[in-house]
Amino acid sequence: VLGPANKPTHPMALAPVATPRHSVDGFVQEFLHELNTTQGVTLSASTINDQYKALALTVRNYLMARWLETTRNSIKSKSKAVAYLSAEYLLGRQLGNALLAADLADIAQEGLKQCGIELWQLRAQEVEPGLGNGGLGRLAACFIDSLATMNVPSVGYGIRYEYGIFRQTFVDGRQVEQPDTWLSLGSPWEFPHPEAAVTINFGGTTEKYTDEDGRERTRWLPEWDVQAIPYNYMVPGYLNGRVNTLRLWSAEATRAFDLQIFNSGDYARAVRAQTFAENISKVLYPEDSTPQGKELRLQQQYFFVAASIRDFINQVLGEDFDLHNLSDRIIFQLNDTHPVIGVPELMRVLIDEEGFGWDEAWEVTSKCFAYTCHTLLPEALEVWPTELLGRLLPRHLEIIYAINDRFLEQVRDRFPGDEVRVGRMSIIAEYPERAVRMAHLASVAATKINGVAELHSQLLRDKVLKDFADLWPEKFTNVTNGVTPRRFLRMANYKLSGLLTETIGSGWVTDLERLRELEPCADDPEFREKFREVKAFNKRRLTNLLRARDGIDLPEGHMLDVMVKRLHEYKRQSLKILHVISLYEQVISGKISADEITPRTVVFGAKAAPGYRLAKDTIHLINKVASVVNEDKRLDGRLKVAFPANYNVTLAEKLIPAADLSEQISLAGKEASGTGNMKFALNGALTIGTDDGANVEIRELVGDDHFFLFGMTEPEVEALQAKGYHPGEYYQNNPQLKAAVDLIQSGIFSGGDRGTFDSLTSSWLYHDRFMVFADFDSYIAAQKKVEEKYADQDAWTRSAILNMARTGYFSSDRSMRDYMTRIWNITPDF
Ligand code: CBF
Repeated sequence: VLGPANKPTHPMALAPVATPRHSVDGFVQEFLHELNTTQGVTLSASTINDQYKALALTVRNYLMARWLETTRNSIKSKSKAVAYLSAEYLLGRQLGNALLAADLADIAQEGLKQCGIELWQLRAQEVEPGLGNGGLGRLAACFIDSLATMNVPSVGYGIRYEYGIFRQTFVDGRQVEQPDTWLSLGSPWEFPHPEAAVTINFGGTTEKYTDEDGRERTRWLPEWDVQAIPYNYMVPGYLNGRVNTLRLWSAEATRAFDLQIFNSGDYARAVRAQTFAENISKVLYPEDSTPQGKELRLQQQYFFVAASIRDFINQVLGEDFDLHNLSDRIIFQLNDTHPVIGVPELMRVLIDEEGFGWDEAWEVTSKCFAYTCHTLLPEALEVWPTELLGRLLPRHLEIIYAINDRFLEQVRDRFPGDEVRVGRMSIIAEYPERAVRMAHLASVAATKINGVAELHSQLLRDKVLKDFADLWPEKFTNVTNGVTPRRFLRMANYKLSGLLTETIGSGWVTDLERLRELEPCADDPEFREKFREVKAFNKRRLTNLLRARDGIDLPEGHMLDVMVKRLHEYKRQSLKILHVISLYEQVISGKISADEITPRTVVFGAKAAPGYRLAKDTIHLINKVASVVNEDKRLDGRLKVAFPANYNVTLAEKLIPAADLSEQISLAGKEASGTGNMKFALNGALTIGTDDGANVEIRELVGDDHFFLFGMTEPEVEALQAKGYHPGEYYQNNPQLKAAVDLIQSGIFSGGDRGTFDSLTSSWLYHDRFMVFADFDSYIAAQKKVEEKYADQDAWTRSAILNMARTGYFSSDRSMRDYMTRIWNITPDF
């Protein structure tokens, strides 16, 4: 039971805690203190896990005063803030980033050395919180880093999944999923606040009633509820004294709910009820870009959004705030459609709880949300059957219908007689079942709608959300994605960082466009040599890691050709493996000799959604090809395939800096943006890519001579589709492609069984939804150009340096600036 809050009277009540001394001695003292008092061990008796935790707590202590100060100021200040609502945050390890932000890396290294401990060993102890699937979740993590670094008043809201993205293992080449138990050793980075729990309701019915003023009102009579417990995480800005907050919600059973059942004497049912409630934040859904309409997923979405809205209103604004002015203080940024249920939730709060009239409530709500769309795939646009939504959130469904009625009136006014358009635009779909189209709801409510790369935003306007763009052209804008230079350059590639800082100073870490100053270095042989040494160092580092982590041996002196991203048909890992198979086939059939092949290791990293059959078959094929190709002496060791399991942020940080070639080969018009493409270019890899997503902007910036473009453009894809696409014709007419596909069907990769990969080969031959066969020739031709360029190492390095120097635009700091000016209308705090 919580008593009334104390009123602190001590003169120190508002003073921040003292920060430990920023020196090796100060650090050692703090570290030993944490080891003794929190872990309860002496240095000599401590395990690596004790040491890791004590180190994490020590670093936290250094950031603490800044965090308290930032929080205090943000409550005091009356400036407008951003609440970033995202169901996913793919954070990566926290320790390295926190050390960097607190400027402690060198001090910690030295201090630990004095204690007989290697910093890298403790860093390796950390289990990364994999609370996201891929690009969208990692983007959210980059954005909160930039918001903190740029002094923007902001808070990230999301879900503290007990199990993050599954741990991938391979059994006989097939993906097997294991639970991700990231919390099993405890997480030193989180601050639970059970006392600040928020109750979230579900189910039940609604009823009409007349209030004391004689007004007709509606109220929700929910059937069950759960507690949302906030867990706070520090989001430190880079060397700027600011630490923002990420607040993730965890579900717990409410006591009232339990008691009722306990009192009925059914203990087992009470325990089951508890588990039921706590399931809400149990596990991250492992689908990337293909959501399944699972009830638990809708529960998750409402759970975190309702808790976040309530939290912001109660905790940040306080009881006396006039909610008519809500949009002066907050903008809720909807990271895709997952948090869109927040729209009817805010309407419900304003109307049912605060007594607003409909128009007043809509006036406020329609200024408080902005929507980022992250996809072009129709199957990725979430819809919720009204039966399900109405059962779980009956009041919200009523509100959605009411929003829709008013919206469709507007459409009819503007386009009289165009009922086909009305049907297309309705928030409610009628076929194949009655369902709420969340992207439409978001588009109706949002002040601004943005895509995540120029081409993507254009395609949203021209195709996916065309009707909405016709109605409200002014709502649409673009913000091209970005990545944080702190994690993906400064931290991941510290050797290159050293070289950059030595050459142009350290300003690039927070002003990435300054990399432009390196352009002249591309023509400096000495710089090129240093750049090559860095790449060689990163390759050795990767080799050591993969040997220890996966038992994989990377050969020396190979071009490192890397394709890492979620496994999805549209991303076309199948095109990459067909290239490998084709090279192999040409050698074993004597069409070319092994020494005509550029020594190359192709590295894949990819997780498939557990229920995505074709994606899992592709993983199986890649692994089987790897085991045959890697062993075949006829290749003279010049072609290797490596597929380390469980690709995650931690592995990305080692792989990307080592890569020579970045594979960004999605079918044009399908990848919204991509962010891996940016990370590779910034780390000096050259891209082979289609005109898709942010590849388009990368190529424009780095120049055609430093990018290997191939494949159809989006209009060409459309034209081919319209004409009728017959993959079988490409197979019949292209001997190289035919030979590669036939080799798979010969059973050579499946111990003689010709049928193992039938599902894959038939899907290519008879459907090939993402036109792998149509782009095959052009891809092979582009790979020839890659080989030619790689043969001239000076030319290659020159291009690599120019890639790095010209892609500073892709800093997530720039993305945040664009959001601030184009969408949020917010200025940073100073
Ligand atoms: O915008 C961030 C990323 O989001 C996705 O990963 C997504 O989940 N929809 C897209 O597939 C990427 O293109 C995009 O970069």
